[in-house]
Amino acid sequence: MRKLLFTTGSPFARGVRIILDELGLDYERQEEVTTPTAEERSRATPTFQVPALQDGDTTLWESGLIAEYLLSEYGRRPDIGLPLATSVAGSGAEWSDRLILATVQTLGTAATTISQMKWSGVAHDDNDYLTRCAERLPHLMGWLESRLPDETDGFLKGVVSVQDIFLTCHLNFIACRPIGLDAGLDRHPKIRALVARMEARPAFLANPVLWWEPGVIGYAEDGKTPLYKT
Ligand SMILES: N[C@@H](CCC(=O)N[C@@H](CS)C(=O)NCC(=O)O)C(=O)O
Repeated sequence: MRKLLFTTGSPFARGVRIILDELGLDYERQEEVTTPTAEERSRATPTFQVPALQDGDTTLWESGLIAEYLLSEYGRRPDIGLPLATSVAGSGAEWSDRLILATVQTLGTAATTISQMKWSGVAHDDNDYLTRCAERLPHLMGWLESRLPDETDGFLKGVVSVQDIFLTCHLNFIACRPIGLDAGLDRHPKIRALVARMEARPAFLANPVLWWEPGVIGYAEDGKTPLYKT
């Protein structure tokens, strides 16, 4: 059986969960709602990071690599409107498509670094490196906006791309976390339209953005309200 190790709040892991759903693949959810020790996490991956996927004899970490594996390994696309891409580079411009994915993931890394540092007690405007991470955001957004053809297409024509999915997950994360970041969606109409289209897909609705911060040990029956350790 396939198994995914993930934390509730990770936008990288949410992207992989959405891809698994888009492909109609079942998997065992190994969900962590508390922070494991380094030793515990190292049993799953030497990076200590999630998501990590186990599929038969294959164990992978790094969300972009997991996405690429799933797209190439599983060919069936359930009939749910615009289909999921069959590859991360599908437009005939391989390096340009891959550059978009790498840049989307850098945006996610900037946001999650700021978030994780905040929970370790360092706000981004109190730290030079984190300020630099925050300053990246408008530049990344402007560049990504310029890579979208119009307000109706995603990064790869005629399909839902891994790039579309991860960018939406990272921007949802920024919007839902009180980390003092604003991605400026109003100034980026093509990205805003992309995010709205992605959010309406069943796989996104089935994997909502959940709140997490240290001390959260689970969620109320509504599936959204965090429960804190007392
Ligand atoms: N490049 C990694 C980034 C994943 C990542 O940053 N995961 C975070 C959660 S959002 C994590 O596991 N952080 C724990 C740590 O860095 O120790 C990927 O794409 O999978």
